[in-house]
Amino acid sequence: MHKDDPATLAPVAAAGSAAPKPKMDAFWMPFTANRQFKKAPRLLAKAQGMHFWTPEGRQVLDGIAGLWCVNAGHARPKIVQAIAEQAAEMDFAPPFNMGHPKAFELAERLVELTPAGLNKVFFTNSGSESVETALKMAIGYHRARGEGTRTRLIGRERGYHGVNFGGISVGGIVGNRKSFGPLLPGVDHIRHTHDLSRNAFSRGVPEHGAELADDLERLVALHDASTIAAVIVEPVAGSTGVLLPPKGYLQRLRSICDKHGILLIFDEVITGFGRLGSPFAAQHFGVTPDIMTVAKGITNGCVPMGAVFVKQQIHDAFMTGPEHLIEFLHGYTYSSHPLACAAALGTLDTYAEEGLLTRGAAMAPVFENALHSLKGLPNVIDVRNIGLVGGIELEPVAGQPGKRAFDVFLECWERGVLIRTTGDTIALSPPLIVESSHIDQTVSTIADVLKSTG
Ligand code: PXG
Ligand code: PLP
Repeated sequence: MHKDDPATLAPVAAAGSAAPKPKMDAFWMPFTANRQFKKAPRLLAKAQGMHFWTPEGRQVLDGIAGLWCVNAGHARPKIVQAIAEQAAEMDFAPPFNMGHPKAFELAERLVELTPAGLNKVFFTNSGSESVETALKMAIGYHRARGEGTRTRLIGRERGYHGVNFGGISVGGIVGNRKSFGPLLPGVDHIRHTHDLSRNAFSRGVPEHGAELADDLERLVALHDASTIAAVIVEPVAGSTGVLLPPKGYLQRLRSICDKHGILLIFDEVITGFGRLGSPFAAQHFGVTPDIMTVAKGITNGCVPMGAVFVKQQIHDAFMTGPEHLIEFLHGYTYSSHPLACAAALGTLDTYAEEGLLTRGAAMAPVFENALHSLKGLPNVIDVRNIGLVGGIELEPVAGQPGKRAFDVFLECWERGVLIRTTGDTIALSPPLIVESSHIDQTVSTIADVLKSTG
């Protein structure tokens, strides 16, 4: 049991007493089946360590680090204190033409953790904003160095890069794209790497599929490299169901990009900050992108923040022209917000003190063995894992995609474990402070539910 996770905690409301249900008409909830939710709400009122509590005081194990973000667990004292002190000291400082010390301190601390070469950082407020920023940097970079024809952006099928127009354009999730018109022009996609016929039940990265990186050569042949600015991929795709890169795939993508002068962007919004057992997936796989987007774990999910890391040469390409003029016409009101910077500094301290950015590597074998014990249970068609990310793919109910997994989610919630589902895949991503007992509870709950509903 983690030290900040007391076995019992005063319930939020006395057990059994009816907590008042808030009025639910006005709030249009994000990525939620609103009508279903409001008929049978699932409310959270308190969080500490590995757990949430409902307003009635029922304890729920957090199997997904909130939403892939609370990597150090909930309510960590250093982070709580840093936010409180900063709010009292200076609530806001304009980020354009002004600065505050913690933003610079945070930037220096962050680039000590990133892969060598990624030594400049631009702050945003979310993963979606990081992606938009990265795409604009890529196009702007080529233009600044006299290759203004390089405007095309390449994403990958089944990729998730947030919900803004650039992100859904390079993204590859049909449901997130189809309702919103023509999206960005000049975007194309390489194929995804998910292949159950060859790779089902792989432990760690799958053997087969490195050659799928060659799909980029097909797009180069079609469009010509001189029109392509960048390729963006998640090193491990999270949102579409935990899709791992085949052995050698990312290396091959890197070398094709190098051959053609195309920038490689890694979207590490989920994989960043220790999820795979290294600070970043780039280090785990030994492949360094030119641009790297992060969010979520940068502040342990406590205050919204994102960031984009770039290589020196990309930054420097913008640093031309008269010195009084703005070099990159981009930024958000809340870029490097003081509360976010304070939270991030408290987060980095917590990660460092507890070795959390590499703890995933030590816990990965325990997690892997537990997950793969689900093989053979009703409707389980694949189990995938890397670091502290797991995917359990279920056979869909005929004609009702997503229903089987969503029903498992609802039943696990009733039994006190919060999981996440996407399509018919269960995704697990526990806080990096997770102990074997939490893994056992999560996996045995899922197993019981699969047996009882299978
Ligand atoms: N890129 C990647 C790779 C992500 O995973 C984003 C961008 C967007 O970040 P923001 O902060 O704008 O949400 C993400 C976010 C899920 C799930 O259940 C995943 C995300 C967000 C919400 C749900 O898989 N990832
Ligand atoms: N819309 C309007 C009318 C604004 O004035 C601004 C910022 O000043 C924005 C949108 C962008 O907001 P943000 O900087 O928080 O992304």
